[in-house]
Amino acid sequence: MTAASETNVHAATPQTARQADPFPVKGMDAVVFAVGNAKQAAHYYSTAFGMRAVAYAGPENGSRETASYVLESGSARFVFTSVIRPTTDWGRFLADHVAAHGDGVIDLAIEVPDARAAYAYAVEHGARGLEEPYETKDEHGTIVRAAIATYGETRHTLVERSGYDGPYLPGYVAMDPIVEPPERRFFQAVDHCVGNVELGRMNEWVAFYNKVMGFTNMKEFVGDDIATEYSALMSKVVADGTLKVKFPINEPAVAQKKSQIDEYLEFYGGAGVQHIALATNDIVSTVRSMRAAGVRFLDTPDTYYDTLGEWAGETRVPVETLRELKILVDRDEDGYLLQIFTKPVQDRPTVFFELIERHGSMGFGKGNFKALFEAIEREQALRGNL
Ligand code: TYF
Ligand code: FE
Repeated sequence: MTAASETNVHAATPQTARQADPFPVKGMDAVVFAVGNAKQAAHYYSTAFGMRAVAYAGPENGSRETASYVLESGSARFVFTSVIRPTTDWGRFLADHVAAHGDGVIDLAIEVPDARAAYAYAVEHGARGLEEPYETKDEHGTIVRAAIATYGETRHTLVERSGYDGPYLPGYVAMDPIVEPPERRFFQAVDHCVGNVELGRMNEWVAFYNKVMGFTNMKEFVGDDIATEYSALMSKVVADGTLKVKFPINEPAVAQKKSQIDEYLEFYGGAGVQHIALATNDIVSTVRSMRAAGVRFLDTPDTYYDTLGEWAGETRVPVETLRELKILVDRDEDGYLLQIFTKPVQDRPTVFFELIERHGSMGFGKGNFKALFEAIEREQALRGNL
């Protein structure tokens, strides 16, 4: 599977990776969603995903055009924005985005140590600039931001926080949690963010991240062979030198069946973010809590668990618990991971989430692609899209 041209990111020591890093990043800053009703989205992610609402911007504090809610779980930060009444290009962009794509991700914001340097490097290396570097400040400090375009209508805002100690950004005020957050948070970080792009364009977008952000290719990918056999998609993963920001990119494969990626592209109206993976250190308790709160997960047939012991070996969680909750296991030379996928979280078959508990493995669950893609295809068939 591993072609000689693929860079093995494990080989670079953190030291040399940092010194040589042309585009240093601190991690994901936020996943920003444009939605039809941010007030209700904030409620759903509070009750069903156990997140804590921490900041708000809306008409009550000077934002007449949009309402935005900021929710956190550990270092994971989601922002939900909706339009109240569009009066500027930004308001019209958001309204058009929701009309065209439904609820979706508009921004995978990345925290960087120097937003001006990051923007300059990106644009020099071929990125389309959307916002030149600009400063905003309040009593909590100063934030520098800039934005570049990526696939579809998605963007990367580059956020320099340099000691800013407000609840999110200037313009936002602290808010109380919507419901009492759970005693134990459901997840503590964004593990990776996956994009779906049009047929034949995966390599272009991988090259974009290689050039524009100096990201390198991780060894895990789905090539032609697996694609046409059962997955109906091709996939490659790019990551920054420290592996804090990981972006798999999928494209549809030309297979007998309509690809799940084609279904996404058709219903989203083009390229965009497909799933956000959330890192948890107790997937069993998180899945129990989320199921109890009404979150629906993809089903896994019992036969998966009948043979699990033969190849997955011992894991922290007994097979019977994995079977009960439909949690998947994958193992590679570095260790293992436990993962599970929600069904789409809006009426369109577009954005969904993954929960992932890593024990050494830095992969993405390649061993589960067959079981997972069959589960997705069962759902596709129920929607009449296969
Ligand atoms: O991020 C990944 O690569 C894994 C596998 O439609 C995956 O989570 C890839 C495509 C897909 C669902 C999961
Ligand atoms: Fe994933």
